[in-house]
Amino acid sequence: MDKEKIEQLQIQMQQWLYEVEEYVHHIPPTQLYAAVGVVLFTMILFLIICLFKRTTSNTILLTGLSGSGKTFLFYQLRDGSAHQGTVTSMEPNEDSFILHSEREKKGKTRPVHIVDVPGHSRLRPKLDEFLPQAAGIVFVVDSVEFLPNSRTAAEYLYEILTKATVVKKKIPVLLLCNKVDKITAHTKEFIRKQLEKEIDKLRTSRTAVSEADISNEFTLGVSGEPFGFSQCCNKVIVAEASGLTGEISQLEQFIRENVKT
Ligand SMILES: Nc1nc2c(ncn2[C@@H]2O[C@H](COP(=O)(O)OP(=O)(O)OP(=O)(O)O)[C@@H](O)[C@H]2O)c(=O)[nH]1
Ligand SMILES: [Mg+2]
Repeated sequence: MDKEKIEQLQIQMQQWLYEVEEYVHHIPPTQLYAAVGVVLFTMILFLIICLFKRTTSNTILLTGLSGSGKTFLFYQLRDGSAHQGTVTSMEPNEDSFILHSEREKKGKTRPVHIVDVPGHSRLRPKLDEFLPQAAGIVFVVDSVEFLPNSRTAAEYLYEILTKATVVKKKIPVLLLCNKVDKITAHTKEFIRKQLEKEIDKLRTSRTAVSEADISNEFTLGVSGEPFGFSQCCNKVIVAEASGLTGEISQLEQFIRENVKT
């Protein structure tokens, strides 16, 4: 009984196959090619979209020395106020959200993934975990207490700018001079020049020491010329902010330029 059913099914299938073949033979070849072309084109387009989606990241990293104001900025971006973050962070602070200033906006706004990496030297290696997915790095500098910390800040910045991921992926970097609400804050131009000078000194001492023991993955700038951020292969720009008063428009602009809606 079962065998009969299977045989019947086989005959039915063969008949269908024959009908399909007949049908295909009746289609003019040009129409057939066009149909195959359309299917192929759609598949390729779909693949490209998938690949493109995977490579456009929405992650922005907040880095910089401890006390520069990263956590304050994080909450300003998310909640529009800096009600938390008065203690030194011991863990990266991360969240995906629509920027507070864009919440009322009509139309599509893409959420951003912001990671605030603590500045404590023991926690800095955490940065490497997030670097591969970064669309941009914000290096926060305390513009008030800048001078006593300029060397340490330059060392950390040097470390970031010479990381293989940053160089190869040309991750844009924003030097964000924070705490400009204080009148004693240094200007962004002053901070940029000081950091360039410090990095220049570091570059000379590091290349002299490290011919054999290369700890940094890439060298910075053009040899024989004083260092300038414009020599970096990735974009390095300078801006100002105050995480306390919520003056963060330049930071938001950097985020929007690098995380497309
Ligand atoms: N005047 C002024 N003070 C600020 C501003 N932003 C932060 N501060 C002060 O700086 C302190 C440190 O800010 P945080 O945001 O906690 O610093 P952080 O960079 O997250 O520090 P770590 O978590 O240790 O890496 C805060 O307690 C504030 O008092 C600012 O824009 N203006
Ligand atoms: Mg913090």
